[in-house]
Amino acid sequence: MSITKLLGIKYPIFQGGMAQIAVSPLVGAVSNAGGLGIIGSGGFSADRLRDEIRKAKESTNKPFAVNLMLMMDNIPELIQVIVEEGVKIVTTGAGTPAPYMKTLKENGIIVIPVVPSVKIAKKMEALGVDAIVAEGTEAGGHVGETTTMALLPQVVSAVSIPVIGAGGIADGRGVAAAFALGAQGVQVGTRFLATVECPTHENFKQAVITADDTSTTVTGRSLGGPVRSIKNSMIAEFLRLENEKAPREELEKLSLGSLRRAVFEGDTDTGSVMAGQICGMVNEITTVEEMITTMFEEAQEILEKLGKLSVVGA
Ligand code: FMN
Repeated sequence: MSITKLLGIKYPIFQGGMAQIAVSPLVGAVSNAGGLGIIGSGGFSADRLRDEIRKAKESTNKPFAVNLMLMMDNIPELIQVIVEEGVKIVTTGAGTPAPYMKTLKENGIIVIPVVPSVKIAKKMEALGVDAIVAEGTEAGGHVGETTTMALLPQVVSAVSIPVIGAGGIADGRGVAAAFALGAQGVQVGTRFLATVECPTHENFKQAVITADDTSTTVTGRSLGGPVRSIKNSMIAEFLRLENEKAPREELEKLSLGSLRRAVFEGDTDTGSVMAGQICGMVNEITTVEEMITTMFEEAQEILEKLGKLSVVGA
């Protein structure tokens, strides 16, 4: 079954479940526009998640999902809320959903983990998940080491469930490329940061819009949790400390609350402005609907043009 049929959506696009950011009104706007809105539950209490699910239900009658960051210590409580509120799609990151698969599947929930490698993709398929998001290192936020271009076709060849490509996709060309590599859909994060409905501080949006292709870097490799964000003074200091092999506590102190600072207070200098390498191509703020419809019109046109193209010399 195609991913659009499985999930009941028009356009095969997931709005990445970005912690602190992927909430109302972004989630409802994406689902109303025909994509899959995903609530980012990273850092949420069970009550906050229930509140966000109810807000999403008020803003759309289309399907939406919840993203679980599995390193959080309240996952069983969050899953209970998901079940009670009747959410039918869950994406997962930062760990294995194995301990929760029985509960999720017994409650008819579609499970879609985000994976950075073929090895993990195969493990997830064996667990009985419904589809996989293969996310390349170009992406914003927590990342693996393999690029989307290399990862996506390898994951597609390794599993027989639908694969969604993520990392570095921000226009119709990216969507068409993901389909060429065998994906059935795309997950997008960075491009959604520059939408009217994205509830981040204006400074965060401006930082994304003014960034270029070399503006991001990865921190946290020494801690075992690499994160991609736009370079600023906090990131420079973090990298300096990592180079000096500073103690973990010192690094954690520097990054504590940094995403909140950027997202809510608009502190793009000492806050963590997570964004992907494609931010250099994100140059204007549009509505979610305009973004999604333009992206897929463009993708369709490109695929039709490519259909007539001969790649072998005359
Ligand atoms: N992915 C998750 O699974 N959980 C998260 O909490 C999460 N937080 C993110 C926060 C930001 C600001 C960004 C930019 C991405 C985040 N991601 C998270 C990754 C996105 O869901 C998505 O896979 C990624 O952004 C796709 O790549 P792109 O940024 O190149 O579009």
